[in-house]
Amino acid sequence: MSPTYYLTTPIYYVNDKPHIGHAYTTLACDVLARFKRLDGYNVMFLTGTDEHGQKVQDAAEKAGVAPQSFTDTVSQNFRDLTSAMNFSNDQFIRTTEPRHYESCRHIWNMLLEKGHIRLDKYAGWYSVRDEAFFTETELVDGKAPTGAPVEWVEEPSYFFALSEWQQPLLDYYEAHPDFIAPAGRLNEIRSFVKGGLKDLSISRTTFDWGVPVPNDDDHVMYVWLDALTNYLTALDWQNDGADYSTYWPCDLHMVGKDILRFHAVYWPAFLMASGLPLPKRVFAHGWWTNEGEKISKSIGNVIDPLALIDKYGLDQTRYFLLREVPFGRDGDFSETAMIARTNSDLANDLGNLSQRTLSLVVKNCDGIMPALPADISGDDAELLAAADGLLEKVRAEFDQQAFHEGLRLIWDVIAAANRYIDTQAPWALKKTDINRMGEVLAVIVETIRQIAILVQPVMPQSAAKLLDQLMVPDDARGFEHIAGRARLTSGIAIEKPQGVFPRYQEPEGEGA
Ligand code: ME8
Repeated sequence: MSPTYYLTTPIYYVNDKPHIGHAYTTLACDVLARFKRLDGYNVMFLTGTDEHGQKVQDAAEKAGVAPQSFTDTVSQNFRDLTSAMNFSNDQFIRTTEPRHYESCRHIWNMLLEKGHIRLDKYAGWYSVRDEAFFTETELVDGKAPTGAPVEWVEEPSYFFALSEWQQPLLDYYEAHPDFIAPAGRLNEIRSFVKGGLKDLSISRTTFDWGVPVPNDDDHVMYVWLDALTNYLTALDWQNDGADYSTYWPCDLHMVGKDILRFHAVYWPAFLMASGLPLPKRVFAHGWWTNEGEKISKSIGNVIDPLALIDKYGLDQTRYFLLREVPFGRDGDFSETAMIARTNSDLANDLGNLSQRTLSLVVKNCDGIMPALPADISGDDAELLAAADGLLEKVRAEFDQQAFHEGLRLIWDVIAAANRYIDTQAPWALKKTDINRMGEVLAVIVETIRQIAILVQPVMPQSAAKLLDQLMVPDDARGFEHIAGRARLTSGIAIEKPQGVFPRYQEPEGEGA
């Protein structure tokens, strides 16, 4: 039986259109999901939309539409983004689905039966933008720490006994040092929990766009209890579904740093209290800014992923987002950096290497794939060993969500292949040693074959084009066909190659 891998994105609020930040989180998961599938895993990759709560209700009111039809429209925008970005999610969950209501009621009843919920009264601050409660002492200049406005709320509320989970949570972090990543974030969470946990309000009465609390229709569940439970709903946990036993506990919850606390404190506490196993890892990535500025609707500098795809290409955008910024850190989007990656890493380093090599095979070998030397030694051995060694190294980086490092390692080998072609100068060998020319070309093609297989998760369409040009059959594109476990097939005919990575040219008049 194949090993399993369950990974999730946050479910996004449907108060607004998707932007680059949402695309980024799901992209990282998509790359990992594709990587794991190619590496022989049975993957469940979940994304979706978070459709309840005051923020969404307010947005619907502002648009003058009933919440359900408002969420139908906005949720569809997120679904459209998954196809535009070529995401391979296995499910797209919406919290307004009946199965999710059932699941929320189920977790509520479990918590209630086990004595972790009591009815009381909440009096304190609430930030609608963060959908979070704050104490007086947490406020900064009368606002939430995120800068969001807060309002005073006083209402009857059910509480979850979060305070009881302080020590169990600290013990869990201690016993599972990989649970929260990157390491700096673990420290933040640990000191937050050490600072003391107060019981958490988990229901609201002043609006009604949410899952009704079982046996108390005056209350709807707090949107975060509702939202986090989606990770179980998708596995049909509420019905003891087969997917639950196959995929839970979750291997990775990928989130932005803004919502780590909900995933690394509240969620594990809810699960422990319900007697359910905890996810293996929560990774909080950094925040994108635009040309140095915070991305915000009021500044008007929101980056639309569809516009990037239009301008630079889909795979170029996917590559840039994961290569440019060390995953986990904050990153800045700039057109200059985007163009540099497109033209230098893709068009020059990988695109030209492949185009030049295959053109030589077509021109100088009558389009018949040459064979590797019978005895591989010297520079040939060095380059092939570097290519063969990549999978293990890239896997280790991707398992730590260090996508930028994995890509850097691949581009190191591309650079080595470019040096090799320049040193070996196969074009000059045509007249002096045609046999050696074939061997040199075969060594490069074999390197490109391995690289094209390895970059499939990041650039699925472009990698497929490269592999088509190399005549690699569909069933020979998994990771079991690299790392020295298989070699390129010689003697087959290839066609005149078409460039896979076009250079980005600034439109006339706009300057570079
Ligand atoms: O928080 N840079 O939904 P949300 C990087 N519904 N990532 C960004 C970003 C930026 N500038 N802006 C947004 C919610 N993101 C809840 C989640 S989960 C059970 C419920 C990404 O629509 C990042 O992943 O506000 C962040 O955590 C998420 O969008 C917040 O999405």
